[in-house]
Amino acid sequence: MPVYLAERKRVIDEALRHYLPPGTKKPQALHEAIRHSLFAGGKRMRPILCLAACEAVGGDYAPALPLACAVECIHTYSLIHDDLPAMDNDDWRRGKPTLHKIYGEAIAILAGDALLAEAFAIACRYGGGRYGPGVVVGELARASGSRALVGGQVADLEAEGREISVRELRAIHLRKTGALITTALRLGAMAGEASRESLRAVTEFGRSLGLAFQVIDDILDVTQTRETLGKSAGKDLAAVKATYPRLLGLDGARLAARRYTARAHGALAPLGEKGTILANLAGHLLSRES
Ligand code: GRG
Repeated sequence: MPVYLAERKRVIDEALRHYLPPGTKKPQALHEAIRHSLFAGGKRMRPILCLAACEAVGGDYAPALPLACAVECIHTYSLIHDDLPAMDNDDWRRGKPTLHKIYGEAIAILAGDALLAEAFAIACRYGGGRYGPGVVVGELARASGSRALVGGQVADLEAEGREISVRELRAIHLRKTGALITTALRLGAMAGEASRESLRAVTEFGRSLGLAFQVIDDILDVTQTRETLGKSAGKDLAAVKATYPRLLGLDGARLAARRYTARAHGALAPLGEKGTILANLAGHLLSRES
């Protein structure tokens, strides 16, 4: 798995360098800021899942590459904006100062805006096949918009400081974290010309994996120190945010992560042997919490 992940990350990084303007392009501060965030050490999990889904339904991953990169640009924009003082107010991400700490708030907001727009320019490089560019790019737009990523973020902000149920927390996670993960997988499967049955299987896999991913992230927030994670609290998030460990305890959250991962594995049955790579990726993500 480590060799596979490193190789896919290399392919994705090379494509991102190619698709996006160089750091020397004017306005230089903006392009430097974009590159700084994009190459700040992210795991590239969403684009790796996108390429793997393409292969899992039978194809070579190449047609999925622009879609994988578009998803990573949207993910990066969402992290930049999430770190801003108006949102989570974080000074650190991935062990480095957050973008607004280095370039100032205005450039950080605008770098996020530009990444969102560039994502769609990159996605439009997808040539189409059984699923046309309109279908694929439209799906990416919905996953990024008020019904999914942005809507989930707003629901998360609105839930701060009040008691919420596990059911409500799950609904927030499905939009805030799950939608982009599911879409990364679905776009990869579409680029691989998936049958309806395979696309349904990949979608089910994505929903459960997205939930598992968020629960594991919440567990890691508790079990690793914020310093180790490279996060600092502009405010004490643990005190205001509902998380699985807070609602279910650490053991309950671990059980939930295992259950969601098992459900994700179960969803892959229609893909047969070809689904193994997705199953291994889900297993790898779960292994992060232990
Ligand atoms: C600002 C529109 C908008 C949305 C923000 C992404 C997000 C929504 C908030 C970030 C906070 C958070 C804990 C989100 C859950 C998703 C998550 C665990 C993101 C981190 O993803 P990784 O671990 O990040 O894939 P890397 O650093 O590897 O890229």
